[in-house]
Amino acid sequence: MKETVAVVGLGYVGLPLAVLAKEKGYEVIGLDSNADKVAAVNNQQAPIKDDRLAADLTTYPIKATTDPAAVSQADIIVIAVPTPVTKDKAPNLQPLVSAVETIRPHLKNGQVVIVESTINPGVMDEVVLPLLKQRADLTLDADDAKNGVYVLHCPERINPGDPKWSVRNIPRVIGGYSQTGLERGKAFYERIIEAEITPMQSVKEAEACKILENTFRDINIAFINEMAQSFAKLNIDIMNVIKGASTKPFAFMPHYPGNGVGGHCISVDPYYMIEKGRQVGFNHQFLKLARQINDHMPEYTVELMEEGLKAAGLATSDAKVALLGLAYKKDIDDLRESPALEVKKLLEEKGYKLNIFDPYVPAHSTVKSLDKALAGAHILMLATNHTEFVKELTAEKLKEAGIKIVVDGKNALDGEAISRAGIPYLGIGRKRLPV
Ligand code: SAJ
Repeated sequence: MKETVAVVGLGYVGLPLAVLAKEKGYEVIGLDSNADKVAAVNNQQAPIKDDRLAADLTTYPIKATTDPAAVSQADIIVIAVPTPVTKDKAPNLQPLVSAVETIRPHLKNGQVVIVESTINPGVMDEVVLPLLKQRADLTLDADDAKNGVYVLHCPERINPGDPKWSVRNIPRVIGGYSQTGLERGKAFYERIIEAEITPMQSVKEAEACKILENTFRDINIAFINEMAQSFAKLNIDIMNVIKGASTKPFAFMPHYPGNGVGGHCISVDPYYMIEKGRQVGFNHQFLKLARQINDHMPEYTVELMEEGLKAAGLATSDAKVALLGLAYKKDIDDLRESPALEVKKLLEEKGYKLNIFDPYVPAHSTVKSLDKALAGAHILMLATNHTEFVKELTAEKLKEAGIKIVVDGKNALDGEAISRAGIPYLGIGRKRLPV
């Protein structure tokens, strides 16, 4: 008899998982509070820009609904809702809390409930379990119940836009409260994912894995952002130095400087650990400093541009900026915590006129093409390294368009060629090239 999987939250994480479970032979129900998203999925349309997902949705169509009662038919329920931060960077567990509260009346003993959302150590024990226990007739394996609800945490590992790593081949870690629960959860993932599923010794360890992975990335990016600013003062090109350091075959892992760190993972997850640390009397000074350094990069980038304008003797008042890119990373449409939005805000506050173009974000673009963005602009501000931009923005094209200065927020363009064409090129941590 086919097992049924209910996926709660049909976003970047839940939808690819739901489609994969369908492909691997499960009956699948998608549950989302957003009726438009549910309608799109029921019409086999991907509500997020992801060509592969769009194709899979037509090949493996899933039923979606806004009705939480649907989870009562499921054997396995996966919760994949956002865990963002508030505007003052405090963890916001509300989407997770409301997802658990919404499905709670429809849960049955014997089901497996797996939380995939990224959370700090302690959230399962201190938030999710107490919510489930409010239904007196539910017994939990966390309370050594036999044949109760089996509760697990399997942190998502999605890398939006990555052609190589997807939900079907990324290894996972999983933590549970009982051997039976762990076995059932592990069997589910082993059936749908062609990669190692590693059981952790506790749910807390599984929560801690994801936090460690993503804070590791944030501090390493902050490290290289700091080195970029220091090397720039010494007129040393950090990209050459990273290349040189990468010839060391061990104990060095390259990260790259840029105009900031965006996305719903790396720029957010550290705040969950910082807050948990505070609650237990530990001050995460290193994680906080890394966040400060990364959050300063949009300002650093705009300062770099203004220094360049001064050096080139260009008046700032009537300077028009072609702001290219709004998404937080290349070739996707996601704006969450995007440094490009911070750069845009800073430029607008300083009174610059902007031609804004992101081919993945037409709704927030002010012009409809790259050429229109360059038309009449004096400054090129590359804020997202979309493949299309890197390909099209040759030195010749910039010269033709009359661009007077290039600020490359992702060190993605050919600075040498641009300088040779007589246009000052300013990258993040790049040496000043003679024009
Ligand atoms: N960034 C840098 N320098 C770098 C790498 C990234 O400035 O060397 C910036 C990017 O421009 C972007 C932000 O950091 O604004 C985040 O980039 P990201 O490549 O980490 O992309 P994300 O946010 O999609 O991170 C996902 C995460 N996956 C999960 O959380 C499961 C993250 O853990 C992965 O490490 C990351 O993909 C990845 O490796 O690409």
